[in-house]
Amino acid sequence: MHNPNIHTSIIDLEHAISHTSDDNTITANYIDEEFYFQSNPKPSYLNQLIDTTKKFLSATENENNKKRVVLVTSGGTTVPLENNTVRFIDNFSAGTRGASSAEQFLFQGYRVIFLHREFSLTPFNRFFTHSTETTFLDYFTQGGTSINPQFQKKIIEQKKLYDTYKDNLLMLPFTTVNQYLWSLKALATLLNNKFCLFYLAAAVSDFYVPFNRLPKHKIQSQVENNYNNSLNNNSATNNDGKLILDLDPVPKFLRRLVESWASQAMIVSFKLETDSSILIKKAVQALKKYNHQLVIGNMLQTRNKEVVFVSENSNSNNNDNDINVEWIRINDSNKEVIEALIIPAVIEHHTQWIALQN
Ligand code: PAZ
Repeated sequence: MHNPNIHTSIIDLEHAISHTSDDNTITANYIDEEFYFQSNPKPSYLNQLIDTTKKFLSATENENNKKRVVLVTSGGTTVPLENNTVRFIDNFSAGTRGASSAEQFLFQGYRVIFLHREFSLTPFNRFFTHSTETTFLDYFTQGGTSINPQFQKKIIEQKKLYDTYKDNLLMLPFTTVNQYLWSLKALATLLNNKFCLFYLAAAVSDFYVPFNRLPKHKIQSQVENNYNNSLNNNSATNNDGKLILDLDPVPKFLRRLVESWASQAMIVSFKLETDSSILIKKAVQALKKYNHQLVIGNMLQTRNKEVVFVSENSNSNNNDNDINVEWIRINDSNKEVIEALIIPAVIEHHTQWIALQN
């Protein structure tokens, strides 16, 4: 196993107490991708994450260096509302898509870097860790001396798979959107070649509170409102006791990823919508705007049953007729997870794309 002992869901003490910048005049328009990294501090463990990844890549590289690697991002990012974080904004993602996809990539011979929300679902373990019916100790018999026969078959099956593939799996955690972005940027530069695939299934927040506007301490409720104001906080309760949040848009990192950080790699992004009438339009827009290889669209309500692949025809002249739209669906009689259909199709795109690179 290559996994680093990195803990992302605790406060990073290096940054927790004080701010390094007091510039409150920055507007959303002014914030571009590079400025983001100048004004939001890098996680203290980032070098450890980079070193571990380098070791993983070199340990599993074969002689001709042609083994494929996929970076799977998975789960939701948090947006802290305070520097010493008590409250944060979160999203729904459990990490099912990412964890299940990572398994399928492993089955197909890829090395997998699994950049995931700490404590979300992970490959092979996911069947046991987040059950609503079974708690951890239920997996053992009375007295705890052996595995409960009820679960034995499934545990043995998944344990065998885990042991077979774990050396090709690197698990790297994140919790906040800032940790995610710094990690993505750092990993991208290590994975900038055509045998690398980016499979961006994480649900990344579109909004955040910039570091220089984060309240240092826990936001106080109405009673202590003067305290909030005296600290010149970005977000504070008003006289009606309402909490007013002022969030900036997260810069669009996909452009940077495609254009510079990993311009030699293949990029697959996901587009999530809740209104089916705009899903394909938005996926096509994303494909054209960021100029990458594949967008996988999915609806919140049906994401485990169907997805749509949106890609450009290789002989494209950049008009709408040159866009391929292909649905992948599982039906009720199909016992497989949808990722067992998605990943071979993604790999086919990767193979074709590699062949087109010089
Ligand atoms: O983690 P999960 O299986 O519950 O959900 C997966 C998903 C819907 C987050 C993923 O398939 C996806 O669409 N990710 C990108 C979301 C976005 O548009 O930011």
